[in-house]
Amino acid sequence: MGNFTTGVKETRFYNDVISGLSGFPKQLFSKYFYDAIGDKLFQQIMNCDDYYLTKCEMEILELQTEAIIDSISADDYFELVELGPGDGTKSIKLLKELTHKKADFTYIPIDISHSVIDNLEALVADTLPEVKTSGMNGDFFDMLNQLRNSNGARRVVLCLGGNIGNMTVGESHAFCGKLRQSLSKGDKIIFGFDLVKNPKIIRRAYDDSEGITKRFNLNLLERMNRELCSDFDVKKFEHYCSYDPETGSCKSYLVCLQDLEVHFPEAVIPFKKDEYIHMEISQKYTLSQISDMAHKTGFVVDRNFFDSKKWYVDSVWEA
Ligand code: AVI
Repeated sequence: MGNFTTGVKETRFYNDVISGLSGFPKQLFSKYFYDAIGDKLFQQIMNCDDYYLTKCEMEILELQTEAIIDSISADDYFELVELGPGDGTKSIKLLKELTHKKADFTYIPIDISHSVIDNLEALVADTLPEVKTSGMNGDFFDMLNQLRNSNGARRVVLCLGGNIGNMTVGESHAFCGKLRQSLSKGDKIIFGFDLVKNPKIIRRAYDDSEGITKRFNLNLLERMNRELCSDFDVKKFEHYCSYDPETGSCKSYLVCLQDLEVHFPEAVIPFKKDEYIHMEISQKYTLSQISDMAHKTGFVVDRNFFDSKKWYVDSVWEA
């Protein structure tokens, strides 16, 4: 084990995990869900019956593409910057319609993962060879600032999939404020927000009947075993999800079923029976909270596009 563990302790992942599990309450960053197995499980979540977010957003992008494109004023050259594009299934619909309309733009997906960008560039080159694509690897804000300094083109930013929900309300205000500083007046942003609705529907989406979300959460324990040489016994942890209609916060936890110790290279983490690890927040919003956030962070809401059930909104903001 000695050689195998060499280097693990120096990684950002190890340090985040040890500090997250040493505090109270114990917590892990949900960005670490997404290793190769987590990516596949997330694909399954998006396709499962109980998880409605992706279907709602696809419906919006399929049925209202023309109106969305009108709302971003695609007549002159612009850069279409996508933050956290995933596999591109959603944005490809917009790209197709923009190409059809002969819009002059460059598609710039930004992601921290090399493989996300490489796969997406290959997909766009294959399916829409006429689209100019220039993927960027790294931190969203570093990349946006780099773009601003390079050519001053107008930008339309896509932040789809409800990813903003994985921040607390305070964090998302800070994120939007920082985003505004990286943009220029007249730039636009399309944000996908999951809206408040019947609490049972929300809870079902994060505790699906097929147990995929449970496996998605437990995979992070297995990922730590694989990559950080820890010895979590995943059978001793149970997935639990809560939704509070008063705050709109949906939270996922892993609850420990008995007193135990988990060993890491150079750290031992004790767990008490019923102690939990906070795994993820998926914040839900009302329309007035969305426009309040836009105003407080220097944007105006141009238009909102809803799915037919009004469960989800793609909100177009102007800087
Ligand atoms: C990526 N993000 C928007 C998903 C969500 O709905 O919060 C992640 C997810 N976690 C469990 N299911 C889906």
